[in-house]
Amino acid sequence: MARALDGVRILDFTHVQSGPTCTQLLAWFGADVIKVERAGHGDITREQLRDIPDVDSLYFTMLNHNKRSITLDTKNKTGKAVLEKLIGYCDVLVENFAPGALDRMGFTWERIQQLNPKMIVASVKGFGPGPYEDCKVYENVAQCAGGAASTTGFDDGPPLVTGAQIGDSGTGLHLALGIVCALYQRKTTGRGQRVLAAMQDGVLNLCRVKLRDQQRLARNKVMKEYPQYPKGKFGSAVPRAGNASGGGQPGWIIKCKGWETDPNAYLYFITQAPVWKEICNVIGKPEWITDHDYATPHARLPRLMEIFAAVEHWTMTKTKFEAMEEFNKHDIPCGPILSMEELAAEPSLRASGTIVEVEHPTRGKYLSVGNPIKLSDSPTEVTRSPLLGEHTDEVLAELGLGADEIAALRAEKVI
Ligand code: CAO
Repeated sequence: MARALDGVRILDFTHVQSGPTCTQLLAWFGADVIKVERAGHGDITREQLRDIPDVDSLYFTMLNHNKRSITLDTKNKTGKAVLEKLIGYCDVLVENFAPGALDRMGFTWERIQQLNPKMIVASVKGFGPGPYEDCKVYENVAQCAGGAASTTGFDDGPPLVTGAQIGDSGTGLHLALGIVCALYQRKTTGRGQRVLAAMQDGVLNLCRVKLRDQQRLARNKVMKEYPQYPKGKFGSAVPRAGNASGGGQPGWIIKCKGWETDPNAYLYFITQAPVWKEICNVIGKPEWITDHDYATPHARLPRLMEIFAAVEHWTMTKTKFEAMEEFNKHDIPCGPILSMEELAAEPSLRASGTIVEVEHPTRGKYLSVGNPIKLSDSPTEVTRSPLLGEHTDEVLAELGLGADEIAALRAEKVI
């Protein structure tokens, strides 16, 4: 079956996580992604966090499915000539080098436009224009600089980073959308353009609700659904809200049966207003349905912790799945805290292709997260990541290089 991005060719100069996330998505939608790596080394993640000696790490394999890999020294004169051909051959160049690296290589935006005016040049950088634009940035730096860390954790503890890679993978997602939009606009303008996704901007975008709360706090000096209300104090900046819900329906993480020994025997529970009556009946507090202190969302705000404690008293007698089943019967929103072990074994995620088993020639079988975005007319088949330089000869031949020329490049250690 045809795929959404069939015919789009990506010159993939990405490494580590943010850029590879973006190009992997484009590959899953059908783009031909040609990953350019340094001869002999490759993407640094090939050898980071290895679990099997001399085998591409899971870090690399899980971010580079469905791509082709070529090796090329793009600082070498002959290598640069090959890169020029590649720029003419592809539609999009994606990179997440440290600021200025592409310019230092001699491939400025102006030069790339001369070589291919239709080329889209897409970049992940740590920061957009401003005081930090020249800085190198990794995931947790972005989480801290984008507002996530200052708003994550508990009031009496330090800022916390989250395991969700919102700085790297989150920014890769933003970049992928920018690229698809630029490809769409090119249909009418005939021109390429630059696409920038800064990690600080991407994280801040995902923390949009906290900037909302900053302005609510500045106006009202208090936020009644935060755990600091009514007993704690608010300062001038949005505080860390523990496990409070980010939306208008208060929620919290509560213990379930087995919590003493199982670190994930917990449930996220939401006191959604339309089902307040059902909540009271399930947890054995029918008197709260009409009691003025509990009957309305407004009346409940200063009593949220007492309410969550009562719900927890009930959930501690059930496993998280039993509790969820009972709450779901009454349309009460809640969700189990699922471990990676549980997710890996979940049959429905396997059936939907969200978790896939992939065969790799040197590693054997491994699990990966498949395409989380499902298109009905563009199915995704996840294929293994390429070995270093696996497609060098194939791609150079497509560029018109003969076997002798390829052998000469190899002898010169350019590929
Ligand atoms: N041939 C020759 N040279 C190559 C090459 C190739 N095929 N591919 C890369 N290089 C060179 C680059 O040109 C650069 O050289 P100069 O420093 O001399 O200009 C050099 O390799 C190293 O690139 P780098 O500075 O990007 O790599 P680093 O490991 O020092 O930094 C990182 C890594 C991630 C901090 C930096 O790339 C960065 O800040 N990127 C932008 C933000 C980002 O994406 N962060 C997320 C990282 S996790 O996803």
